[in-house]
Amino acid sequence: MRLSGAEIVFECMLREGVRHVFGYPGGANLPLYDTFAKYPQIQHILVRHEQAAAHAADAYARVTDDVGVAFGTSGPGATNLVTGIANAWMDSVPLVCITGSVVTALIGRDGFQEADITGITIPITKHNWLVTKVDDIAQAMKEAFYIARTGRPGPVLVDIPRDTQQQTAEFSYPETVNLRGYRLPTHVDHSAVRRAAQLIADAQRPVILSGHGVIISRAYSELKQLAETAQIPVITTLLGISGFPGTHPLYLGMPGMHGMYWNNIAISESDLVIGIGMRFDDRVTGRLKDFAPHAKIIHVDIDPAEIGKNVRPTVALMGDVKHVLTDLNKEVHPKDHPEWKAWLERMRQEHPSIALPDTDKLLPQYVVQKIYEATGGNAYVTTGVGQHQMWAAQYFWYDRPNSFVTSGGLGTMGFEVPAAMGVQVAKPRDTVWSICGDGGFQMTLQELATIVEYELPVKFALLNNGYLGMVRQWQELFYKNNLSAVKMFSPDFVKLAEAFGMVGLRVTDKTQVAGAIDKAMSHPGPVLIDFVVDEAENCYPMVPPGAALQETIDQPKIERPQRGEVVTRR
Ligand SMILES: Cc1ncc(C[n+]2csc(CCOP(=O)(O)OP(=O)(O)O)c2C)c(N)n1
Ligand SMILES: [Mg+2]
Repeated sequence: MRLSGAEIVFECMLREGVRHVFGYPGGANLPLYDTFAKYPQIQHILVRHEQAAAHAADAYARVTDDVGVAFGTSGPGATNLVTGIANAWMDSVPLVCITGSVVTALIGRDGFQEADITGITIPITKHNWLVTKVDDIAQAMKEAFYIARTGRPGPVLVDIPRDTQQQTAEFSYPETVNLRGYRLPTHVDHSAVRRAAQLIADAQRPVILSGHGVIISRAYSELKQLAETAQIPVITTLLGISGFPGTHPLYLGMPGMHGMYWNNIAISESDLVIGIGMRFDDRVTGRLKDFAPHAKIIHVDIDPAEIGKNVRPTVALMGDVKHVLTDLNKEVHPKDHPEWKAWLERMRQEHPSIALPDTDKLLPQYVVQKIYEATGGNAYVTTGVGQHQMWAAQYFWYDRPNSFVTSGGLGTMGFEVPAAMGVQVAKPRDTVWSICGDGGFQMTLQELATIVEYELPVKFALLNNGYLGMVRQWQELFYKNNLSAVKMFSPDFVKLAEAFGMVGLRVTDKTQVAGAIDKAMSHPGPVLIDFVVDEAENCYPMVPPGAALQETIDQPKIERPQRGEVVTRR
């Protein structure tokens, strides 16, 4: 079969099961766009900015078993993808970005719209290719999808000059890939599994720290079996949320910088921390040298580079979480830790870290609670980055596996809108709530046009505090309340929604919250609710940056002047 380079790209995508491409055209990828009409099996979603294409494809990949695909043209199209690629890199999301490059004769000559995108993305891709021969496209595509989805997943980028997309070649899709130096774990070390099982049998105060790896490997039932068999309380990292049922009696919530006080103290008192598919990120561990001072550590991870990077494990179990836990579960015997569990329960009672004050004010956390109540947890939630992200993690109970989609590692403001778009494309019949910050929303709100055009019924809850809230919180606490560049003017969000052709609602009073949420849910199309929340609210508990988990601020008494008055929190 003799095909153009562009057609070869599409034949490869078909064979890889691609059904949606998020992208944006330009001079250097026009042959690819010229080919869409021949492949109606693949739907193109025309975003309004390439960053959104990468974020949407990233979120799409998170909630499906598919790889996300994003297209961009050369130069600015490609560089606009960079934040999205870095986001997928930090959160281990399989993403294939396909960029058009300037024609081969112009490469390296600073031709119009040339950017060395393979050079630029080396540190944030698992691998990338500049394919200058049409005969090499199929091989590169096969490898790209293989590398993106196998092992620890991640983004890759294939850059194809425009003339290479137009040349023709005989097409056959490689059956296998053979990549020197790219090795995947093939088996789990059984002696390590037995040692880990022994540590679990010996432990008096164990905790599981469950991360994104549990979700990526879809190891929900294996994790549940381990936790229930040995009665081990489960703490999930931010990205681990929804890997274990949020209302399970063994579930303790999130640890770390804005984690529950009881969790941070539990980790500090624990004698065995079982880190599963997580990487002991600084937002989880606090000051490393004081992390879990009394605990032995079992670390399960597929990426050898993670073992011992931050925390030296007593036993390392390398491999896919699902395989490792399947093997481990065979060796773990029923056990209970009634005293430990009772102690944890007492901590929870004595430090109800997320109890809301009884107030008539419209608190942002209250909005999240009400969305949880209205959906019964049966929804996907995406967020941006900041206080609203932490409240979305703290006040919503994610029973549904893999239903919380957030930017963890990179902490990318602006993720909330395109991520919701990607999830809704992947899950057209499910409810998708995008919990937004007023700052982050304004970074990618142009995608409301895409959302309306493709009739995606996303519900937006804008927690509008008039501030870059999380940064203001840091300035209040760590920069002597010197508020600098954090108060933010915003447009009339209701009018804005209407300008895009969607329903806009405004809520300024606590009593209106539930009604507005119901109205949004019963409307068949996209809705934006501008929740004008209490602008002074801060996010607690909090471990100050650089502090240890033991130093969690649980019940703050913070005073800060505002509009001439003194506001006392809690
Ligand atoms: C792209 C990007 N720029 C800057 C930051 C730093 N940052 C982290 S949280 C935050 C404030 C976010 O404000 P908003 O979206 O309104 O959320 P809020 O904290 O008020 O809920 C900022 C500026 C970031 N995370 N991402
Ligand atoms: Mg804000």
